Amino acid sequence: GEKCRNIRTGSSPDDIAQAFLDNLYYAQGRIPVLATRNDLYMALAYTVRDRLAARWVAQMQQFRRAELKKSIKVVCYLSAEFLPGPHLGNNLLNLGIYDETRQAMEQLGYNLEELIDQETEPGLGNGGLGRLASCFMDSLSTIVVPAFGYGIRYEFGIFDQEIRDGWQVEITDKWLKLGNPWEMPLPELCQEVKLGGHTEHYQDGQGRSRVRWIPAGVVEGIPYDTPILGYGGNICNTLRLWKAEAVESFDFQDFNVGNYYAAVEEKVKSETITKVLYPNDEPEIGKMLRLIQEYFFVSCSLQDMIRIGKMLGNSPECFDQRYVAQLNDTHPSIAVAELMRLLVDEHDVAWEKAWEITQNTFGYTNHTLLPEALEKWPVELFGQILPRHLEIVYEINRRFLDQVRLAFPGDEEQAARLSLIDESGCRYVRMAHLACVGCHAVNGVAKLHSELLKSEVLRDFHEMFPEKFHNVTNGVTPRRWMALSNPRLAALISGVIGDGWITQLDELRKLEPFADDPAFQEKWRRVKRENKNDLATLILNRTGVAVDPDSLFDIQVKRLHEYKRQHLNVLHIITLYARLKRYPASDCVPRTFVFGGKAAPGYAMAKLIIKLINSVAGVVNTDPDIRGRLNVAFLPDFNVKTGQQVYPAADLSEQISLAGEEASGTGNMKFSMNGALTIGTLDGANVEIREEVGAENFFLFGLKVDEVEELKARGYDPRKYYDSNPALREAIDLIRSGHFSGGNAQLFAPLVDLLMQRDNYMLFADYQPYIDCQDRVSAAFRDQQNWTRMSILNVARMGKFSSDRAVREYCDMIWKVQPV
Ligand code: 26M
Repeated sequence: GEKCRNIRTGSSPDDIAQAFLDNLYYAQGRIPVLATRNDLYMALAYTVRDRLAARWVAQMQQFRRAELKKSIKVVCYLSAEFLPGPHLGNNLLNLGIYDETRQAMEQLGYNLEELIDQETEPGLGNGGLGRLASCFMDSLSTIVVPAFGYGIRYEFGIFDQEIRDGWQVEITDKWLKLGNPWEMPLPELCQEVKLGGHTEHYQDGQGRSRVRWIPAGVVEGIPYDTPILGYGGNICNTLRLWKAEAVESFDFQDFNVGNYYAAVEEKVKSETITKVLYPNDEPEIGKMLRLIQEYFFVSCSLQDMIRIGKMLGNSPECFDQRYVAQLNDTHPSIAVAELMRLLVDEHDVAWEKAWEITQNTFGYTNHTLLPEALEKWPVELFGQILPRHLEIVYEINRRFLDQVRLAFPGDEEQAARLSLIDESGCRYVRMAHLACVGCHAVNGVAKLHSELLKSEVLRDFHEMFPEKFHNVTNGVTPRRWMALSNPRLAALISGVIGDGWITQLDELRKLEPFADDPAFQEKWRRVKRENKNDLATLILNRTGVAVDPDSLFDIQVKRLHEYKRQHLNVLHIITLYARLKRYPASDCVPRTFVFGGKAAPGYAMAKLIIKLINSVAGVVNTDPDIRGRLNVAFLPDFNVKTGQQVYPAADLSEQISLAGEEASGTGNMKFSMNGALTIGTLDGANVEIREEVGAENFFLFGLKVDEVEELKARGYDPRKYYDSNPALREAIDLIRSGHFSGGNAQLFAPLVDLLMQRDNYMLFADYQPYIDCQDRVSAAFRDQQNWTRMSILNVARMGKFSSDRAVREYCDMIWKVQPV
């Protein structure tokens, strides 16, 4: 009775210790003396999972009751990527049993942090977009909005990065190898997904014309559920990821019944669909498997939503009253055509009604302005895999273009620009256009980005449907990115203003009066110093580079991309190096430069930039003239877990993309809410961060968006800057001469040539303003009191950038749902 219940749900250290030993014995088949570190981790994970179960089940019950009363709308977040990060620590935090669990482990002679560190994170995303999806899931649960996250259970997530001889090497990510205690397979809830083949048009019994899709094959989707508990345990939502498997009884004509080997081959082919995450943060046109992945998870998810509705007695006609679905970029945008197909072909709903339901259901979030990153599929390939959807896209387009021609009579160019089909050369289906037409709302992810969407990338759609356009500036969850990852700072803050900030981040404002308090400043500095100490240890262990925790920690961690300009940061390092070589006795502020980030495996220039960083590190770190005053480290395999160790230790956050390129950025927020000051351009959410923290607490430099456009129009000539700026020339010449590559003058030639000739990201134009701004940073760092004051004010004013605020805005403006 009582004892039994405590084993599964009790939260005292004794209950937890007992439950842990039970799970070690019954789930892992081990006793302490025989247990590996992973056995111990698994036993603890099961212990925590048990404590989630009650809340998870209660959640489903509550859904059912509310659904039956037709009193709620459920949010479905459709995303090809989720990056949840390690679950154990976060669940302990959200359950409120972190300290009790630490004590329980101590009683048994184990170290909780070591067990938490044992977890391999699910790397089911590339970067910002996937991580945003997971921050939103955390916030949805915390602010009590019933929601599903729908996505793909990739068997191999984003590759693990190793650095060999300064180059990136990709290793397959076997994240499931040691088991995943957080997921629950639900094979009974499988869905069938059709692929390929052709369509047949026929008349039904009532003489209505109907369409039947005769696929070439069918695969099955099996859902794997992971609980997502809100902070304080309010509610527990579900992350439902689909794995592809072969259909058990497969009896299509072209299937060779009884041929065992063919059946096995079919199984292998089916499972390929969810085998691996595409490691690019830009689409490649024409990758058939990618289109199949997108369609696969969308079809499974929409069918699942209809199934749940049906189970609760809802007809497909009230789909839009029960659900709202957000498309995380265009990756799931085939959902517009798929919902139409399900309603019209499979549930006999009239086209007009189905279209109304579809538009009401979907919202579309755009995450990029880079025109080359807008997804489009060759019409032929699209039709091969999704013959019925191509017909539906054509029909949507026909009706839409009629509307366009009414609005802009005689303007055929406008019609061609808006068309869902790009006919300017090879024919393509434009997925962003499908999303804009099929959704009731379109939004960008920061104010500047949303403005640029309206005036540039989606200008014609904005002209046509101005009321559809919104901005929802991104945010990040303060649970993972402050409370969990920076416990020292969290304790210091809660000690003076209480812990309400964890769910009401605006309360951080209460720190402002302490910004000038010398005693508080001293504690603030001590926290930062200890965090830097921890990171210094990590850097030493991972890279062998010994760094000085008293130096200024200047950090840039994010995917490698030319537009993010990691190489501009490198030019600054080389400039400081050259100064110290010329005047070895000069008095400089010692700095530690930390980089981290993965390059897409096929992106040669990004990989060369990694090599450059490591080459510069090799020279600078060992030069006796530098005497440790400059240190450079490239932390391999940057991911959520590493991020949690990096952001708390930063003094300076590098957000130096060319203005107009970074949609929002979210790392910028994580740094700032952990007390780093930002050096940045007026790009993405930097604009709003600066607005919030105050211009005097932000190091701004560089061209503005309009200046970039003007300079492009005038003709950007890198040579002019090179010829007239001796410091820039010296930095470039050092690279070109082979100074950092053992005399090999060829190694970095492609990079130098690019910068000198046709650099789209205008490094040289921003070089001197960046160097000058960095000199202001160093000067400011010498005044530790004022630096600390600025750091405190940064944290105090970051309330806006909680993902709770972002999700509330989606609820009000786009989803029209109210937190329960
Ligand atoms: C698409 C098709 C095929 C293969 C891959 C893709 C693809 C995958 C991820 C394309 C883009 C992807 O991600 C883009 C991304 O992460 N964008 C970032 O989104 C963040 C959250 O809104 C923003 O903060 C960043 O500024 C933005 O770059």
